[in-house]
Amino acid sequence: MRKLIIGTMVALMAVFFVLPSCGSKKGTENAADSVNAVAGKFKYPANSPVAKYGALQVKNLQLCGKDGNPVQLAGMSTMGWQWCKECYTKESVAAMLNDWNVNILRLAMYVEEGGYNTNPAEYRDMMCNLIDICGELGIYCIVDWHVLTPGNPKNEKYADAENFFRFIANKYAGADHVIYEICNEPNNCQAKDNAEKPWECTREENVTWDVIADYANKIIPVIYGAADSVNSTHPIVIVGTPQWDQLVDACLKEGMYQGNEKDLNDPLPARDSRLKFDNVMYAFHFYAKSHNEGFEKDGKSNYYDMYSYMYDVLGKLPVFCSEFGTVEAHGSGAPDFDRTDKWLIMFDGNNAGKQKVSFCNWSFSDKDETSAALKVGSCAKGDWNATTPSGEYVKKVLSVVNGGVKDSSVLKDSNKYVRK
Ligand code: IDC
Repeated sequence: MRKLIIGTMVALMAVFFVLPSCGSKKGTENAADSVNAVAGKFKYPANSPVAKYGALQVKNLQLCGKDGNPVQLAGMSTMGWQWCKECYTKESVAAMLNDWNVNILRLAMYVEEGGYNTNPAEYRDMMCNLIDICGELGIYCIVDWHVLTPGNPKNEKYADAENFFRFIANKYAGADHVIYEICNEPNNCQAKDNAEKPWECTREENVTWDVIADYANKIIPVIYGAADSVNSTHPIVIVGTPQWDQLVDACLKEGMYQGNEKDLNDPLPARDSRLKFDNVMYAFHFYAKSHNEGFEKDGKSNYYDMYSYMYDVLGKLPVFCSEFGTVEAHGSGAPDFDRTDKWLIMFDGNNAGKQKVSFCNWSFSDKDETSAALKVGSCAKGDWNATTPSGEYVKKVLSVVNGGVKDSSVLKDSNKYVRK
């Protein structure tokens, strides 16, 4: 736990000290001022991922296509647009589809930290523009309301959430390619923004599942109401889980909260506080170098073993991994491809629910950090294939998972996790 907390602390410190910019600050085109549904305007190209799978649904634990067959989406996440705007154009998204084999792009829109709240109208335009580009190309996209610091989705700084989702959900009601992620990574304390010392939250102060559920119960009806108004099926909604999307089954356990110094695998009393909506999925995020088989503590060798924990959780809840990194939780450090393999093989059905888990990699950007898939300066040059080591690995993974390519240098059998 301490190691996790320290890792997290480093990540949070990076927020304050490491803010290299990438990309220039160009304005956005296409003002989107209409709140009318535009779903009918999307004619997904024949053979495109969206034409193939259609409106998504959750059946039992599994994400499925319109026909009810399992679907595993795999693709990239954007970086915060405030830093890397020029990485996201029609051309770059087309390259992600054609060269990188993505079938999904997560549109990570930071709300704080220089994002949405600095200019909501401009950020809504950017969001609509990117949703439109994904629709024209026929790939899925995730509308990510990127909560991070502060970590409570109910914080007053995120007060525009309901308006934002009402606007987007009305505009894209019935659009098969749009998925919603209503809050990235809930974390930390509710009242104080004590990012430096998250473990000082008391149990009452923590951003627990109950806090998140309260928020979700307010936002999801807005999104589903918009779909109902055009007689459409409900879109997929990804809901964040406590402690940076890591206490994924907190809705099934009493007393699971950040800072309780408990091993993830310690037994806790059961409960059922799942959300009462169809097509909801629970978010899980990992950074392979930080989140893995755990560490030694009190003579126990695999304390906080996240592999065994998630192996079991995948038998209980439908999960979407909307963000993962091959590196450390602060977004940099040396990549760990073996440990990433272990997660991605688990997502290919090697888990208690035999779930195929969809995933997006952090990040398609040229920011100066090792999680970035592109080399610094690539976006300005429009060089969408100038991969970093992490980008090269992820590109190969996508060619295997989505492109049907055989490449034994990634997703190695020897890295398959075996549940003890
Ligand atoms: C990081 C970016 C980094 C940026 C920072 C700002 O990689 O360039 O300075 O955000 O807060 C997450 C978050 C994601 C983080 C990423 C890496 O969802 O926003 O991005 N990370 O720290 N969760 C775990 C890791």
